[in-house]
Amino acid sequence: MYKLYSRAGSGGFVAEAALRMAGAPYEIVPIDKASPPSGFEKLSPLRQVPALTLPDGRTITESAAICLLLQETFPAAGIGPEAGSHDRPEFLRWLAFLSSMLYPTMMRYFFCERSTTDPDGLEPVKQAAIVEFDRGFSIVDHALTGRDWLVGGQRSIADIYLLMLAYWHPVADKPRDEWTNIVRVCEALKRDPLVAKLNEAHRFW
Ligand SMILES: N[C@@H](CCC(=O)N[C@@H](CS)C(=O)NCC(=O)O)C(=O)O
Repeated sequence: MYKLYSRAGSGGFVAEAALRMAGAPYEIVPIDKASPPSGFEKLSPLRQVPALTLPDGRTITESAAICLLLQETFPAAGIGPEAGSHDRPEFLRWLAFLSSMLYPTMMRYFFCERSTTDPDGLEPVKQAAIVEFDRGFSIVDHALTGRDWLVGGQRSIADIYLLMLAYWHPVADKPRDEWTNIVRVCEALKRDPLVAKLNEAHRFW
């Protein structure tokens, strides 16, 4: 049994999507942002979600690592292309781009006080975060031109990761107005029963 530390609307969304794609048994442990339970830092030193306790009792953090591990553990589940396959390099590339370029940019916006010691600097940090986030989004949107999915010819966890990030954009209408390829992928995913079911708890739309 896997145990996923998560909360609605968080990066736990993509980890839970991978668990569901895998068909793996799991339980959710809800973590309150303002007051994570004492001892949580032993599992997740930054006190962040998602964190995943594996069936052998070890716990890992980092959304991309969780997705990759589940893909490797359940290679036939459609989470992503198998190691060594033709589409694997693109899969790794996009998962890394989404988790290491776009995700931190969003966190810089929502936790802006961590990026400046200047009490007047919060708004500039937020504005700069949006500019950087938009730069990353434009790159992804361009890459999706003429394609149904980010990687190869089928949906992977990378597309679901992208959907999650799109719903975090603080200017709600911006993805719809500016990144038509991303919106097209998101709309297709929203019709996917697995994604729609997840949204009942996460309430992105
Ligand atoms: N690099 C981590 C980032 C995780 C992260 O920032 N999680 C957010 C929720 S979406 C969080 O728990 N933030 C609480 C905090 O940083 O105090 C990952 O990819 O999983």
